[in-house]
Amino acid sequence: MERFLVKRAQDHVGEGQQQEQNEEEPVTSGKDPGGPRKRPRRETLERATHEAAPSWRHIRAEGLDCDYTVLFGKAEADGIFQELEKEVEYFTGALARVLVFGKWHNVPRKQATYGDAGLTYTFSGLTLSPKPWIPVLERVRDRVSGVTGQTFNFVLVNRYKDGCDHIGEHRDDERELAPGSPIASVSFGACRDFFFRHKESRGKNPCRRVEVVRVQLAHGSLLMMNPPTNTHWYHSLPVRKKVLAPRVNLTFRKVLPTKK
Ligand SMILES: O=C(O)CCC(=O)C(=O)O
Repeated sequence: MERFLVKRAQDHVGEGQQQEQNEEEPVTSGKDPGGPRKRPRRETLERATHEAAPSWRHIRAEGLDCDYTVLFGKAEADGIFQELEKEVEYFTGALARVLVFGKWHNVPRKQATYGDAGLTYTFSGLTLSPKPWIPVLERVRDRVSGVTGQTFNFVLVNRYKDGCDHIGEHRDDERELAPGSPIASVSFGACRDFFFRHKESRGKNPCRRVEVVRVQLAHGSLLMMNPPTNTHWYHSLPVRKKVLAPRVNLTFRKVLPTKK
């Protein structure tokens, strides 16, 4: 878990000091129609009598496999956002700082972790336990599980107070993640741009030019990042100075049980 919470400098360009990224970069995003790859679980099918099945946008590129949908309607998403704002307890002090090139910076967003009892993860060289699940996070987690058939035991919460808060390029490829498991990213609040950049297309002199994939993450949306996306692609939420409203993002993950 260490690398998504305490980013290595080369994996997390400009954390604490990122400039606004050029919006004119080429973007690719597949739009082939169809449903989610996982067969819905029984309770999903039962719920389907009350709720319309989400319509998925499949986003594909070389080694990138994502599915996007708006999972929560506006009224429900508004309620969840308000509850997250009231209930989530974010890191403070040393846990809200990051070491980049030997210098400490405030993390340019707020973070918190919640999850199953008994799990541990590494953060700032410390072994920590996530906070126990709270009802609003369980509700979102269970909805995601219902439509994807995937289960999750951990969530990282990132809160961006406005468009100046951001997250630099990184991959969610921590050793603690269960191999082959997807990451489910659910967003509430301000709509933000989200970029994927191929690992061979990074930096000033990339060895290849692969088009950036850009997605807009809307209020109430779910982005499924399926394997092998995080092996080949870095992702980021760039600075957007015109965005004045806050946003809360939840990335649900499946973490391996702690070795005893
Ligand atoms: O806020 C977001 O959409 C991105 C969060 C993220 O990149 C992460 O949790 O690894």
